[in-house]
Amino acid sequence: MPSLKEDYDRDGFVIVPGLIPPSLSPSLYASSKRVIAQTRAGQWPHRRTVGKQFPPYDTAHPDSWGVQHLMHPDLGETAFAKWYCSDEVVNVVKELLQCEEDKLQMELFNLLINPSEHAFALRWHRDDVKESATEDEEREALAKWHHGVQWNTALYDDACLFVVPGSHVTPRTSEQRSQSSVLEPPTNPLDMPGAIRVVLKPGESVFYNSNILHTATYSPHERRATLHACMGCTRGGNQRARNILQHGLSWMREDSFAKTLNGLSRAQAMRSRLLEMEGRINGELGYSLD
Ligand SMILES: O=C(O)CCC(=O)C(=O)O
Repeated sequence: MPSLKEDYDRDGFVIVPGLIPPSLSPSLYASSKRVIAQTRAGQWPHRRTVGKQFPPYDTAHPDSWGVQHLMHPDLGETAFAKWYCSDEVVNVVKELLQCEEDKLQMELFNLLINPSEHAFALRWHRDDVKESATEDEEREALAKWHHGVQWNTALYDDACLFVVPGSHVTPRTSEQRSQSSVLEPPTNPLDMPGAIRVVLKPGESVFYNSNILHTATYSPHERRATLHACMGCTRGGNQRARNILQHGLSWMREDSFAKTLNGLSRAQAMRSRLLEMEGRINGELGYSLD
């Protein structure tokens, strides 16, 4: 039987069931409903705005496709941090990254939701490699992207994400390059050579290398509430800094955030490692994608 890690290393993604423990499930669903309602009511400013694919997100559009910063102290929803640093999640991350407990780094935790009224789609992208990268630049960037993992955990049925298996280690073919260089979302994501749709049942998670070639489509008619997070291993040094810090994590420095992690010693240690990385950065990092 191939291990999770073998599948993940080969394909760039792997689906894992059952990572929401029954003890946390009711509060995760309830917290998610509350933060979605707040975001749609315009009461939570940190959101992914329809029409804007990558950070910095703006406020130009009233509709949202994501709720940012679920662990932010102003949301007061402690279930999110409890789950983020739960054994269920962390054991998978440790295996996929081959990362020891004392090197885990806290990163992003957001919620992907269906827009209320407007269909939206992302263009094909890798999270930290620009579409204009040459083949050599792409090869070099992919070769070092081993120190973090991203995942989507579906609270409801979710078929929004499309990936090209294996593309986390392979530069784009000329056809893939031409389809991912257009700054418009694809009409049909399955026109991309090698693309597959990732279909998740409630409670299933897809762990993926965020530099896999991927896209997603969002319909206002299909409910989506999918936990979307990433975690790093400090062995990567500052490699992940731009991709992570571009989302604006200064609130993680605040005592008010530290207080919400009382009793969660693993999360506290992971937060410290993120702040150590942030402290090593001098100057502007800019954004991963334009
Ligand atoms: O909606 C998704 O599942 C993917 C989101 C995505 O591609 C991203 O955040 O870069």
